[in-house]
Amino acid sequence: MSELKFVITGTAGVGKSTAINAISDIPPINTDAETTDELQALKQTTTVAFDFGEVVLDEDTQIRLYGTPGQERFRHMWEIIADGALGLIILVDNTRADPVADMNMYIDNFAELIDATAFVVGVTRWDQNGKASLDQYFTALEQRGLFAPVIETDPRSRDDVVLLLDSLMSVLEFA
Ligand SMILES: Nc1nc2c(ncn2[C@@H]2O[C@H](COP(=O)(O)OP(=O)(O)OP(=O)(O)O)[C@@H](O)[C@H]2O)c(=O)[nH]1
Ligand SMILES: [Mg+2]
Repeated sequence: MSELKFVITGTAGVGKSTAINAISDIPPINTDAETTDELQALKQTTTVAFDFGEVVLDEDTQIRLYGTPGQERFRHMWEIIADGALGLIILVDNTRADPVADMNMYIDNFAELIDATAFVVGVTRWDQNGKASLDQYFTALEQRGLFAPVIETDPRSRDDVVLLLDSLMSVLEFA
C-alpha cells in the first residue's frame, strides 16, 4: 500500500480541523487551544500547531492528512508541515470578504509545494451567504495559468472530504 502525505490549508475557521476529524479512520490529533482574539466570535478553539488524521482511500492508498493552523501568527508552521507533502488542499471560506484573494494568498504561500505536486480547492459555506461563484475561482486560476479542480465542499461531510482527496489523486495522476 502506498502512503501519501497531503496537506490541508486555508483561513482560520474555514474547517481544516473539521475536515480531518470528519475523515480520519484513527482518532485524529488536534492541537487546538482556546481562541483569545477576534476569532472568539466565530469559534471557541483554534489550531496552534497542526492537525493529523489518516484514511485508507482504497486497498492501495493510505492518506496521511496534515492540517495547518489558519492564523497568521502560527504561519511559521506552514513550511514544516508542507515538508515532503505530495499534494495540497486549499479550503476557501466563501463568506469571507474576498475569498478569491484568500485562495490566491495560499497559492502564493505554498507555491513550492504546488510547483512540485498538485492542488485542489474546496470552497466551503455554500449553506450561508457566499461571495463568489465557482466560475470566479476558475477565472482567477486561469489568469495565473493554473488549472485545478474547484469543488463545493462542506468540511463536516466525510463524503465531501473524500471527494477532495479523490480529486487530488486524479490530478496527481496527470501531473
Ligand atoms: N454551516 C457551515 N459550517 C461550516 C462549514 N464549514 C465549516 N463550518 C464550521 O466552521 C467551523 C470550522 O472550525 P475549524 O474546523 O476549527 O476551523 P479551522 O480551519 O481548523 O480553523 P483554525 O484552526 O482556527 O485555523 C466549525 O464549527 C464547522 O462546523 C460549512 O460549509 N457550513
Ligand atoms: Mg484548526
